[in-house]
Amino acid sequence: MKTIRLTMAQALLRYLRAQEVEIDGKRQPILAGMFAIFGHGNVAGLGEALAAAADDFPTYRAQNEQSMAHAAIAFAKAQNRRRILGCTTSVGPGATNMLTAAAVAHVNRLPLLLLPGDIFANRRPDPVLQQIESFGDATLSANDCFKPVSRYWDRITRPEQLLSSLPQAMRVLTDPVDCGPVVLCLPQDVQTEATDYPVDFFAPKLHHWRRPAPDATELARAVDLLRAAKAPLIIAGGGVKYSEAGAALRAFAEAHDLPIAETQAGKGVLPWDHQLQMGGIGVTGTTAANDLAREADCILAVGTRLQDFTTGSHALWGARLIQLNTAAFDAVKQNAQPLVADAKVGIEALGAALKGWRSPAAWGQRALAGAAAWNKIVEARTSAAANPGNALPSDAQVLGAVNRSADAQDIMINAAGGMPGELHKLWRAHRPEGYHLEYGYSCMGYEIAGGLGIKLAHPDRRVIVFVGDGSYLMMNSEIVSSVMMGAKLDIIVTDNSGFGCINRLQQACGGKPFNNLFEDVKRVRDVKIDFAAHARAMGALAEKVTSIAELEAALARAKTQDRTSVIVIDTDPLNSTADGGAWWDVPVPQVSTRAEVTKARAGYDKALAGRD
Ligand SMILES: Cc1ncc(C[n+]2csc(CCOP(=O)(O)OP(=O)(O)O)c2C)c(N)n1
Ligand SMILES: [Mg+2]
Repeated sequence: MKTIRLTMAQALLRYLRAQEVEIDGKRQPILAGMFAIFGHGNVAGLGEALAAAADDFPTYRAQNEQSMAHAAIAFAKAQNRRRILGCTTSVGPGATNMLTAAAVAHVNRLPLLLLPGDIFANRRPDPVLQQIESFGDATLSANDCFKPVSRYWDRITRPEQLLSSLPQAMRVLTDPVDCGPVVLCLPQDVQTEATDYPVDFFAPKLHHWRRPAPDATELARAVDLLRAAKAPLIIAGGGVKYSEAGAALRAFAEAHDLPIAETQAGKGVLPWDHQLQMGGIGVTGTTAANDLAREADCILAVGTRLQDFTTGSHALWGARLIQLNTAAFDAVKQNAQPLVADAKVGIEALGAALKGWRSPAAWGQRALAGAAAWNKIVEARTSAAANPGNALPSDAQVLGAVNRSADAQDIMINAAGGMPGELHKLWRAHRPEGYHLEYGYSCMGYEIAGGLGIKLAHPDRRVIVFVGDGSYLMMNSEIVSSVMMGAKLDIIVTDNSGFGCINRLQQACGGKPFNNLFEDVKRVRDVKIDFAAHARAMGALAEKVTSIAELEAALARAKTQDRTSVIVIDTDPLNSTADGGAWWDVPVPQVSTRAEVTKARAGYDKALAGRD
């Protein structure tokens, strides 16, 4: 057997670089590059291997391990999971900084390759700097924290272990069901140790995303349910995008006259103005979609995890549910008729079996009328002229201005705060990849970092980042990376001086405004943050605007820039879109000295009782 002598780190990189996928008929490496923040634990081992490869393999220095992993997640999502960026860190804090990002990828079923350094396998210098030292278990390191948020976790304590571990890592990164974070913990001594690896191990390997076909019995049962339906509705989730099943779903819906509602992850599967488009479903959904869900007798959910924002905490619909999902785990949720299959193959199979069948015409009319009424609400809420007399524009008005300035191929990203709800209800998406919402973990801090990842995936597209002041303060420093890398972002900071959506939720639960908006926090002096100056200090272009008209002009200027541009606008913290929506289960205290809480609890009890 022909062998080659390499360090574990060199072998790891060589193997990963040989893994390929076919996109649009073109073979491409799955690993598009590496984000790295060096420290002890990776600089001498993997750092040496990356430096040696630097001529034809990009290593990017980020500013924070969590945000670089967010960028890697967004990159993978923007590529429908087909390509990834790796993330390498030092031991200890560098590693655990990525925990939150691992959870984001785990929730969202997105491929993420984390390569944290680890403490010495030989334990000679124990305890090393940043070693946590478990008193009772000598095998534990800080990296064990990743176990609940990994789909595959390994610690490479001998160089030869790569031979069995790496194929498993690639299995998980390219498996439609298991897809999620892979964490390979790399003890810093082992990274530098050499062994003789078989040359064949590094031969280019073309991966294929499996598309399982439905089981005949499950398919027949689903077909029977749909054929009997008088009021059927489709819910499209993120799985439709990852399976690249959008065109198949659209053809299916058109052939059978089936209205489509979209989850946050599924939004954009149909263009906003398609006649079967009902818009967002659930807690942040439209009246068009939610009314149909309430009236439906059969719901075909495709590629969705059915989280509580989609189901209105299980209270939105009573319809018979068919769950078409590649994961049996999801397909059996909510007592559904499971249809375990790839979304595209499953939809095509349903279409073939239902040939000639159409949903009742009256149901289609009902759907059309609901969508038309909702579109009027969107116009009203997002218009520059909405909220006359208000000192500050609403988030919805900012959204409207940005939406009007966006071209069909632009990509919008957001994750947390009040904006996700507004976007789900009001944003007019033209294409599936144009609407990028991280609403599985809704992780503050994902927005700007994620924008960077999207821009790396689609350098020719305009990337628009919505970020609240709270999220910006939590994580903004990848602005530096975006400027340095020439990965231009258009960032819109909606500054309502605090955690606007949580302040509103607090009051909806009877609470007094407390500890969310800056005006309600314990303090000795007021701080009004100059976000534009802050962004400028990191190398971005930045300006503050004070009206929707000024915002429109600033957006037009930003569009033509070749450098990350930040536009800051103050918005009204209390103004959010009340139309649409569905119940969300947020428990209210059973006893309180505050009358408002008691009243809110009574409302909560009533909602709970009416749920079934
Ligand atoms: C990392 C993280 N911490 C806390 C939360 C809970 N949370 C959700 S939205 C929010 C406030 C967001 O404030 P901002 O970004 O200013 O948006 P706004 O609600 O004001 O629009 C908080 C604290 C979260 N989603 N993520
Ligand atoms: Mg805010």
